Amino acid sequence: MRTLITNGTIVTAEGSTVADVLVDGETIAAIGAGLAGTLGADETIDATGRYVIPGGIDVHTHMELPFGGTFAKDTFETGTRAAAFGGTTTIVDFAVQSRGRSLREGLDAWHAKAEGNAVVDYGFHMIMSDVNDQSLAEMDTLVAEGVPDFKLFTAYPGVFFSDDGAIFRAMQRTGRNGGLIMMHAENGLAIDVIAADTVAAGVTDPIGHGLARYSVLEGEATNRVIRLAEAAKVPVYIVHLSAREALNAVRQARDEGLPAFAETCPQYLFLSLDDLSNGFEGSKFVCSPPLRTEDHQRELWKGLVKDDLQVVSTDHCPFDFHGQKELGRGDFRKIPNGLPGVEDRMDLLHDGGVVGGRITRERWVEITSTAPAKLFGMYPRKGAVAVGSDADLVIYDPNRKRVISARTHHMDVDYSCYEGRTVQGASDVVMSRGTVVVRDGTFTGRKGHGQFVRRGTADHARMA
Ligand code: DUC
Ligand code: ZN
Ligand code: ZN
Repeated sequence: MRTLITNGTIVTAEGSTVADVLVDGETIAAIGAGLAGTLGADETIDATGRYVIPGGIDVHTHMELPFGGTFAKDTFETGTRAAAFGGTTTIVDFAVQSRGRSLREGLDAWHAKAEGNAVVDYGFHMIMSDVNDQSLAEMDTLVAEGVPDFKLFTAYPGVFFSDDGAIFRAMQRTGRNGGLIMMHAENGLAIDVIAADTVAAGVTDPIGHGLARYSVLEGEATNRVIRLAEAAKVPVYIVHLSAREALNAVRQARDEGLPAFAETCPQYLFLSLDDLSNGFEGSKFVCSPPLRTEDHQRELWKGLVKDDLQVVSTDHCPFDFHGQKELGRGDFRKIPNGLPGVEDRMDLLHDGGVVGGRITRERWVEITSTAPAKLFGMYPRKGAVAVGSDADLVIYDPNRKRVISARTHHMDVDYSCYEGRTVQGASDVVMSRGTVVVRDGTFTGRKGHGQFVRRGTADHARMA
């Protein structure tokens, strides 16, 4: 199958140009002006007036994550379908090592969830909940199998938490095997004390979640893990950075030339502590780190402009309001942590970032696709519009407006954090490895089309 996309504005991290793109099978075969007259194609798509961009890459999702006695609602089928509607053609999800179990067991379980179900391509990172001699040795095997990143937590004592010694040992290991440590950096031990005090003082509503998880404790943990990485002489990647104090720690490290990297998420750019304030309705906005006061948002945008933040991913982790978030009525500590977001990331950032005048369209492509591809060992197979790259392409209308709503979204969750918000910019045609999976609001792909992406290690030292 050969598809010719004509006359679109190709937008990449490097620049924009009007040209045609020929897709042959699963990859991009040619890029240039006037290809229409010279090359035969089975289908021609006229992209005049629209962008042709590399498909979005969301390197932080949690399909079916077990959390707080329940499971994140989207499966690999529903979650990747929603991703495709939103112009995201690759996700990297977090497989989970349970305490007392091996990495292998966790990874096999995630392969089983995804294989035959995902509609776009997917990779895995590994959550390590139990650092010991065996799991440290297993890290080498996973790196060789294309799962080269490991997430550890300074939060969630008793569940995912690792102490500094465990984190340091895992870091030392990646120093030898080329992997990357990703850190959820909040001081969970202190937060649990404050949360207990908050409940004891009679604050049990969702706002208590936001009040208890101090931003300074995100800053403290972020600086601590960066310094552990410095001592271990390895790069480190901070996930879902939400707070000014944490950003300052990353800035400082990068100014010193350390290979410290970080992502933020749309919820920290567009939502705030106010959203947690509306009685139990606020549970729809409970995630960790929590939403912050609005003044943090300005700093995060600055971080994106100046490249102290390199990536925007979603931390997509949806729980229904009815039946799941409700587990925490009367005690905010029991509300499952997580928000839906995989479908709306590209459009929210186009609208608030590009249309809003904060970032260029090239930077939009960089933070949503190219930088994650580079940092997570997929470039230039993914994250590029280039000859030989996978034909993961989106024909994007930068002028079309749509209203975000749970009534029309494709994520399997009964609410939207952005209900009623109008965004400018939408994906018209979404192609995954040469196959059109979404066209004009209709799903044309198939369950099982998505393949596991075996990722390489990246040269992070040279990206600092
Ligand atoms: N934060 C969330 O909000 N959900 C899942 C795990 C996490 O760290
Ligand atoms: Zn996390
Ligand atoms: Zn997460």
